Amino acid sequence: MKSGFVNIFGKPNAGKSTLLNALMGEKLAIVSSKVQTTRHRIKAILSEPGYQIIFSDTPGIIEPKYKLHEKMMQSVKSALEDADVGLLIVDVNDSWEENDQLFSGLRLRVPCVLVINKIDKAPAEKVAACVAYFKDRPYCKRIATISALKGAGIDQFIQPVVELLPEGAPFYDSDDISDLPTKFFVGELIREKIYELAQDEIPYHTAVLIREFKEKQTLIKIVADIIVHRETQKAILIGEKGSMIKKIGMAARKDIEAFLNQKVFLELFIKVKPKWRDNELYLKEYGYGS
Ligand code: GDP
Ligand code: K
Ligand code: MG
Repeated sequence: MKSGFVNIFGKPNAGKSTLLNALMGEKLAIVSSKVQTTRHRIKAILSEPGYQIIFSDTPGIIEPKYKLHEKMMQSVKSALEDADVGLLIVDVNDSWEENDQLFSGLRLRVPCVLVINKIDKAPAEKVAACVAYFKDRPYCKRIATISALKGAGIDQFIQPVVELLPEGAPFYDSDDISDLPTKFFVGELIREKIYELAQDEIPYHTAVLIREFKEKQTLIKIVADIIVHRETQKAILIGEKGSMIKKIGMAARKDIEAFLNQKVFLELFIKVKPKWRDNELYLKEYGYGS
C-alpha cells in the first residue's frame, strides 16, 4: 500500500484547483479566472485499491502585501515542507523561464512531478518543446502533460505520482473525501459566486461565514454572512433592489444543493467589518491562519 501527501503548487491561474477537482471527480476547490481565489489549503483524499493520496490545493504564490497574503505565504511554505510529493503545475502558455525561476527558487527537497497544463490550448509542438525545456531540471523527477479542464491525461498521470509515494498504511478512512467540514465547502461555493458575479476588487474584500447549518426534515437551512470592508461594497453586493445578492444566492444555492445532494434554504446577510483583512481576530474567525 502506498500512501502520502501530495501538494499542488503553481502560479495563480495555472489550474491547481481545476486539477484537484479533476483528480477527485468532485467539485471541492473553487475555480475562477481571478487570481487568489483559493485562500485555504484544501485536503482532498483519493482512496483507491493500492494507494491513498491526500492532495492539497495551495493558494497561488504571491507577494505578501496584506496580512492575509502573509498567511497565504506561510501556508505555501508549510505545504512545501510537509509533502511527500509535489506537483509543480505550469500553464503551457505562461512564461517557462518565469516558472523555472520560481521552482528553482523554492529549493525543493520533495520529489516533484512537473505538470504541464492547458494542453488543449497549445499546438502539440509547443507542448513537446515545453517538455524538453523542463525535463532535465533538478526539481523535475517526472513529467506529465494534461488538460485539467478537459480531463486529458488525468488517468495516466496518477501512476507516476503513486510511484513516488512512500509505502504505508492509509491516513484516512476510505470514505472520507476531505478533512474539512461540509460547512467549509458551502462557504466556498458562496465565495465562488461572489467571484463570478461581483465586479473588480469586491471579491478580494469579502469573506463568508456560515452562521447556521441545520438539517430540517426535507431540507438544510443555511444562514451565511458575507463580510465586506465598506458600506459602499455592501451596497454593490446588495445591488439595485437586491438584484445582486439575489443572483449570488440563487447561483450558490444551486451548487450547494448539487454538492449536498439535498434541498437547501439559503439566507445571506451582508455585514460591514472595516479592515477585516488586517485584523488577526477577524482572520481567525473567518478561518484564515492558525
Ligand atoms: P489556480 O489559480 O491555479 O487554482 O487555477 P484555477 O484552477 O482556478 O484555473 C484558472 C483558470 O484556468 C480557470 O478559468 C480555469 O477554467 C482555467 N483552466 C484550468 N485548467 C485548464 C485547462 O486545462 N485548459 C484550459 N483551457 N483552461 C484551464
Ligand atoms: K484562480
Ligand atoms: Mg485555486
